[in-house]
Amino acid sequence: MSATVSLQQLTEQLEQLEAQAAADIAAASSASELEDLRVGLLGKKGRLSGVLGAMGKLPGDERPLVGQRANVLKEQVQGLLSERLNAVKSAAMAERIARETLDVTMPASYTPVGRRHPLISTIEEIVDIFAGLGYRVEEGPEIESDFYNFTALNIPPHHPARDMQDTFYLRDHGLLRTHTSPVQIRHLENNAPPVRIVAPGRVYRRDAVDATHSPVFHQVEVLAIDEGLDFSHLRGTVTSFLQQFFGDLPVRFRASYFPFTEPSAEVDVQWRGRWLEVMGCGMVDPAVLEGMGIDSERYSGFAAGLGVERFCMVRHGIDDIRRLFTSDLRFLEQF
Ligand code: 2NL
Repeated sequence: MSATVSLQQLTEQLEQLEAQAAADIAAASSASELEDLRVGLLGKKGRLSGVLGAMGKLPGDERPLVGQRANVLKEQVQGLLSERLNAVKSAAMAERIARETLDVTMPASYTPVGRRHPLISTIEEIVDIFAGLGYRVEEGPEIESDFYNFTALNIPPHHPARDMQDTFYLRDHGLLRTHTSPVQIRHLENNAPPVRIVAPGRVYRRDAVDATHSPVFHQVEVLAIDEGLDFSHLRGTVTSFLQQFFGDLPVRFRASYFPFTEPSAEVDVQWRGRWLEVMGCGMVDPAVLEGMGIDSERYSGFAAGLGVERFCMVRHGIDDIRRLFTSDLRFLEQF
């Protein structure tokens, strides 16, 4: 039959169990190891259950001694397990915190952000307004011939605008365009009316540099050719454009003269209480239309030219045109 057990044997087993459990728990380094130990020690088929099973073979008066001892042991082991579990968890957390530490004192990476030059954004703004009025954008070369820059625009051979003082002539032939009108002449060579275009771009004149003059500057020219266009269309278009750009300001037209328009006008806006001259315009001279093979009895047109630097300076309160060409980032970063 079954072997007999003595009180002493079971007591020794419990002592061994206690010593072994304490050592194993102290050596455990993870929650899952501790869970395995708990099951092995205190679970249904664990070592403590084994001892308690054997207890039934003791004489009745000895059983409570073992039972009490076992209960104390069980509580001790549970205490050790939960203490060790806490230690293991906080060690894991400390290790994770150390690993995931973010050094908020590290310098941020420098990612400079570029921006549009104020002249470019002014051109875009002007062009966008005309796009809204149904105009298309045309561009062309900065090196031009005498024909496209002058002759086709009804500027006769001895007109002062052709003077060496105004135009940069290139060594052999050609010149730097003095306005973007040649872009429009080129467009008329290849396109029959109706025409509605804007020509933005860089232009050149032999001017001495000062606060309001630069030998390189930018223009936007506007051209509309259709049947039945008259000065009221010019006036309405220019006024609408200026009020979209500057806000709802007073606009006035003054009679003027350009070789390529008749009649011609200069346009002023009342800006902060003062009249500022902002652009020139007029009805395209019939001689210009005829020169392009357009029947001036059937078609008429209007044109306008504006200086981008002027618009940009008025808009941003810039007092010296040279600021727009010296590429000083401390200045440019304001826009
Ligand atoms: C100004 C004046 C103007 C034009 C430009 C033009 C173009 C063609 C035909 C006729 Cl193709 N005219 N352009 C007309 C009137 C004035 O510019 O003071 N610009 C800064």
